[in-house]
Amino acid sequence: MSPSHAPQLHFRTCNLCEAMCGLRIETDGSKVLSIRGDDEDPFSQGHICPKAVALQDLHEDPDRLRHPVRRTASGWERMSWKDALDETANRLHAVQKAHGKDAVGVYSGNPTVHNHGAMLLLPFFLKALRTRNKFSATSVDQLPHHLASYLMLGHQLLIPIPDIDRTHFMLILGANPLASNGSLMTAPGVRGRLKAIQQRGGKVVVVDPRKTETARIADEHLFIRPSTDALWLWSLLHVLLHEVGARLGRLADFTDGLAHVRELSREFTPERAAAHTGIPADTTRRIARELAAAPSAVCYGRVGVSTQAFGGMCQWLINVLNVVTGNFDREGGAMFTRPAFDLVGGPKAMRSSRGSMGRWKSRVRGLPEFSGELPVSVLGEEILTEGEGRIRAMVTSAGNPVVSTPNGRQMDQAFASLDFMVSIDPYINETTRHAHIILPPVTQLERGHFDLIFNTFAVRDTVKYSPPLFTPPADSLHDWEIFLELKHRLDTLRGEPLARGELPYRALKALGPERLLDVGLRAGPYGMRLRPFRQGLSLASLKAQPHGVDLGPLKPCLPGRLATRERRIQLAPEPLVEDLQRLRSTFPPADPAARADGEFQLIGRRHVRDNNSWMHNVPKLVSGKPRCTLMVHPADAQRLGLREGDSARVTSRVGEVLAPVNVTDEVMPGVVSLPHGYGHARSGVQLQVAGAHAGVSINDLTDDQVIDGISGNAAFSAIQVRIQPLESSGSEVRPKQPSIG
Ligand SMILES: Nc1nc2c(c(=O)[nH]1)N[C@H]1C(S)=C(S)[C@@H](COP(=O)(O)OP(=O)(O)OC[C@H]3O[C@@H](n4cnc5c(=O)[nH]c(N)nc54)[C@H](O)[C@@H]3O)O[C@H]1N2
Ligand SMILES: Nc1nc2c(c(=O)[nH]1)N[C@H]1C(S)=C(S)[C@@H](COP(=O)(O)OP(=O)(O)OC[C@H]3O[C@@H](n4cnc5c(=O)[nH]c(N)nc54)[C@H](O)[C@@H]3O)O[C@H]1N2
Ligand code: SF4
Ligand SMILES: [Mo]
Repeated sequence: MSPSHAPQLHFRTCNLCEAMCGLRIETDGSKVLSIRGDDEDPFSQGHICPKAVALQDLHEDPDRLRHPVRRTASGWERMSWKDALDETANRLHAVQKAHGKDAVGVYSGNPTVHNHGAMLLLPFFLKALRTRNKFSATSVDQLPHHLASYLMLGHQLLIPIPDIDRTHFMLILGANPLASNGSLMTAPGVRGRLKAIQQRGGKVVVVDPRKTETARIADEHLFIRPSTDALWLWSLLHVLLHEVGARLGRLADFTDGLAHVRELSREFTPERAAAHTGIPADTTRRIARELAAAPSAVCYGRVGVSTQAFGGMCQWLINVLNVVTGNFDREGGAMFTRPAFDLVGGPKAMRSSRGSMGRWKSRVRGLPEFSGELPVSVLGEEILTEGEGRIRAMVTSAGNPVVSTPNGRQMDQAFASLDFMVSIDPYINETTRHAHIILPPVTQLERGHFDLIFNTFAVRDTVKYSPPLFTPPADSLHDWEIFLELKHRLDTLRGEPLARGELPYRALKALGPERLLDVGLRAGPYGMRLRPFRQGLSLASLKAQPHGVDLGPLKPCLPGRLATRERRIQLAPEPLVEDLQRLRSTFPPADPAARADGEFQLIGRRHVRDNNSWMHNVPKLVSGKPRCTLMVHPADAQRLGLREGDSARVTSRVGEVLAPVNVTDEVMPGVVSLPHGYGHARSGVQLQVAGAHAGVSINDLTDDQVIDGISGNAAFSAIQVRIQPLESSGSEVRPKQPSIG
């Protein structure tokens, strides 16, 4: 090492959200000097958001665990890695031996998909656990997209991505990319990309119960009553299929079910939908005609239409809409990526599973698995309900289900009742405080990065490898190493020989994620295997191009990339069609009943400086006005006697919270909004900064029993709540008489 540290320059992809922004990071020895956007990144071209600089804060955070810990009566106690791994494996094994393999449950959270090492090695650990009680953040998020892709296109990861850079009309439902930076639409600098649609004479329309940051820059914003989107989408289809006429183009040769969908849409007139959605019938007709007439158009729907009672149906219908307007697999429409590490069409060993459905059911509520996982909405009851097959031990990894899944207080209670719990996580937070042992991995800056997942969901094909900035301390493990060590111990304890074709521990350890990555890149569509020597991609060739490589805009790829049996698009898959009965009974042709006074529909929201539940410990991200407020429409506020800053009690079937009120016409009358990811004031949480900005958890109100009937995904939108004003006197808080208005 040179005695005088010359500042070093690193280029890297930010892995905090889906946008994959290129970063330019200056370091001096072990210190980060600056984090900026990398102007030479071919995809993000210098764009970053305020969270990027938090990579440094996360790395330096004094609250971050640097070694494994064990919970004892007198507090957390440091453990050696060997003891921590041995004890974890022994206790998991003991529970399974005594109560069966399903007695261990496992939950993996969102940062897993931002971590290629974890992604590549987690399956080996899951296999060693041999449990059917697998859960993840998928079922509080994008499960409906997977379901629709699986049933319509044959592969859960063959997800249509809006071709935002070439479209002339973008219809956005339930997404706020100006806050989230885009989701299932990796598009760094999304504001500029939306503006560019307008600059080329196109139009952006946002459909959302809240006039969001994205709605503000759109050409048109339509308020929609929460959780009524499926009905509205049917009414658009009604107009397109009965009044305008379908235009499938070349897709007609390999698409089944158009006549069926046309027939199904007959009953859903814009007039019938209007009574429930609040969107006037003539507006619906106009939007449908504009969609059909645009040179190219795309309908895109995200979390707001996935995490609702008709999430699966919404994602189905969005695909149908893009097909029947001739915008599927076409420039400016909904397209598919061809990533360098191809999880959909790559060689078999590198490919991800197509998906599966209903191979087993959850014990208590009987909800079906999807692709090997059960919906996390059943996790609490699977732990708390007595009987054979009960979950008695849990592994959580890179997840915070107490704050991020419905009925968080029940999850608290469930985790507190476990015989054993281990969390793989750098923090002692709302979830991991229940663990008996916490295994903290290295930080984002101490590991290499490759976007396995978000290259699959990007609006352009690009590829980049980011080497680690810092060498991790000797006594530390990567997520993937923790998985591998636990797998090895479990296999050894069980004493069964490896299954045929299964790579042994030593081989996996020697390979590590980087070598697996190299194999995947070489075997992929731009890989060395297929291209002339030295021209194709490998890990080494990527390392030589630190800003990343542009692989070009998305290209039409159907029917070749379809994974359905006959390589045909299924417009009317039976399970989705059957779900229509539920829609009909939820939204009968008659006008909806009036809402009871004081009853509201709760929706969530995101802010650009939040990242789900886990970055409120970064001072610069939580500074400024408190953000965990309850948005209430002025007319509702007046009726309830609520003023800006007052405290309100929000009550749902499962719980209640007190939150400061923000009176704003951003939300529709009858709708209130709280952000998710807050609620850090639980005993034992060791997050100093977050604790001072604790807020309340919206998921103490959301309901584990309210789900999308077809996918089992949590339905966060349109939770029924009551609002009661509070008057504070000293430290005491008591209900205030509502003023009659
Ligand atoms: N009401 C409501 N609830 C929601 C949502 C909503 O819109 N409304 N959104 C949902 C969505 S889309 C999602 S994806 C989920 C997220 O749900 P989760 O994934 O359960 O929660 P996160 O808040 O992302 O928690 C991430 C955890 O990973 C840890 N962590 C961070 N980096 C690493 C790492 O590199 N390795 C390891 N091992 N751990 C790490 C953090 O400390 C934290 O404990 O929340 C969902 N919950
Ligand atoms: N800053 C920041 N960025 C993030 C995250 C974060 O927590 N913070 N989380 C990341 C994750 S894990 C994900 S999955 C993505 C999510 O990315 P997005 O899908 O863009 O997420 P949101 O910003 O929550 O936008 C959802 C929108 O749906 C609206 N909505 C709610 N209910 C309904 C409804 O019934 N119908 C309609 N039409 N709209 C409705 C809400 O008002 C909100 O504007 O963001 C990612 N990026
Ligand atoms: S938008 Fe996402 S990827 Fe880009 S800098 Fe912000 S957090 Fe990182
Ligand atoms: Mo998410």
